Amino acid sequence: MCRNTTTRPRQARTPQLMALAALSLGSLSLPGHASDNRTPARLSAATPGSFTGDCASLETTLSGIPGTTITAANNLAAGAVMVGGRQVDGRREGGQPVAAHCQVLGTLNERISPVDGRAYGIDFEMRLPLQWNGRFFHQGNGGLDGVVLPALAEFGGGPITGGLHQGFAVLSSNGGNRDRGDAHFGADPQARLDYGHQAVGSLTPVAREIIRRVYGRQPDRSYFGGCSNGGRHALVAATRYSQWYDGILAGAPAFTLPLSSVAQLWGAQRYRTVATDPNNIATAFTPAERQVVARAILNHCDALDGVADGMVQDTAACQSAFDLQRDVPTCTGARDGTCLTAAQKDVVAAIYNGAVLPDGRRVYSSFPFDPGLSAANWALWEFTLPEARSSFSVGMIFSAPPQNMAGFDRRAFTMQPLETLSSLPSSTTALYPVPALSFMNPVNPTDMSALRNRGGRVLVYHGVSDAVFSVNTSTDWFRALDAAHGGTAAEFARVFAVPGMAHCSAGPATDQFDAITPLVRWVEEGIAPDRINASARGPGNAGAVNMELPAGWSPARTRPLCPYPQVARFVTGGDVENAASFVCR
Ligand SMILES: [Ca+2]
Repeated sequence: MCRNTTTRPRQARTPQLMALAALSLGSLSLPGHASDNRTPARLSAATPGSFTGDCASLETTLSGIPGTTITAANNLAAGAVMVGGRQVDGRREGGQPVAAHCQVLGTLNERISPVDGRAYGIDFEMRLPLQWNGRFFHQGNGGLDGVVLPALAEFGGGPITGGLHQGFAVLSSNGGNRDRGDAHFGADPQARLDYGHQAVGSLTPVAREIIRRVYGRQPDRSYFGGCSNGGRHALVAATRYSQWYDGILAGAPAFTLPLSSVAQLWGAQRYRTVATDPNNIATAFTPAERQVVARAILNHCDALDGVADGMVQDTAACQSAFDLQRDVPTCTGARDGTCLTAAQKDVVAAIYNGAVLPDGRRVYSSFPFDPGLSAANWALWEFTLPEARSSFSVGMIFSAPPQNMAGFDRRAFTMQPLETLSSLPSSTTALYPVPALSFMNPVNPTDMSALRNRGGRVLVYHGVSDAVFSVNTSTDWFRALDAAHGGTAAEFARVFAVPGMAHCSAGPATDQFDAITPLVRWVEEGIAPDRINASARGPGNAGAVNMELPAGWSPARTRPLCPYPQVARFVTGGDVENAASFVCR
């Protein structure tokens, strides 16, 4: 039997983790006592294969898979799809060509909902390289799913490689709904579950069968990756479908996504109290005012990593070194973009501290101060999407029963008391018997033993200035995972924070990196990633230029991303623009 009650570190008792623990107790899984001091198994490397038939024949080759209709099979020549480069007058210039592949389109479990009478199906595409690397990549998509994004398996900002480019057979799906990012599908109980995880569970055997028929064997190795909701899909797959996946790449994963959405609504309420235009809460905290705060953070935190370079690598130390109330000028007169009012400071401080119920329980998570709050993407998640999207997703997908769609008032819904909003993701009815917190979350996030014991590996990356899914949830998760696995979690799971980066990409950051190759080497060669090289995207970048880079940075600045809790620290005397001048420790 396993004992884990005596050594849990103090940090593990954050309200966020208590919420996760409570969640796991509500599931069928035993809570995380996963200690096993054996070195995790190591899987053998994939071997390449190829496909020599013509794409058009695949409609026949792939017929008769139960529940599945293949609707098209298209030949895409080398260079028909490019990675990186720039769009110029509707054409892509520069970048690297993706090799020749077949694009197969299909639908699984097509049906008419008995609840709302609309048509549902798990629509998907697979991109199957003629020269295959022997691997399967399941691409989890973001937001509310609802659309089949191209199966390219690209990550970070301005990608210059991706899974398809590297020869994976890549799968992408709509997650079981056709709402193109809207939340109407919340009316249908099955569509909720498909969005949560069942589309992944239903589609994976289909994809494996397609690969078997096309290449003559099932994939040697299988990977699941995505960012945001796609990162959530990846960690859910790691716990629910671990028998099928060897490597998990989770970008900005959403833990307790419905509660993150609730926290966004609460944040919008707070901002509204200091907005000068009640119909535009972005006026609560203007770009100039965010720059004031970013500069104050840099003044107190930039040099903690050994070099004042416009980046705060030591996020943990910064939370002690920077004090919003003390270090940001307080307006003595009218707001003029050089200061914050006392009321603004209270609002910003509360939002970084996270939504807290009157009894002191934190609904979701805190957020760390980092200079990336200057990013436009940060503002999108703080000011625009709470009312525009999260109100509807909480009301339609994460509440049981869903709100009445006719006349749904996003503003009024957003303004409800936090006690009311935070209770919705736990609600159930006879028609909606599974609460959102269950169908949306990994079964027991701190028990990855099934994946671990068969040789699986988990690589998480997360922007430190992610305004919707806090990087603190990823680092809190890692500490709890480490405690549950007897201090050995780094043997199979690592979290790479990306300082300055907003949600999945962008911000004053080195956000261009290839996380797939290090994950494959870890899974198949046993070489754990000690650092991941990342680049800024200044003028001339081969991917896409990041317009938010500070003027003083080299366009090609590189930095190592370091496995938590390590931090990239400058080695005195080195070239400030070069990752080689930094060590992870
Ligand atoms: Ca620095």
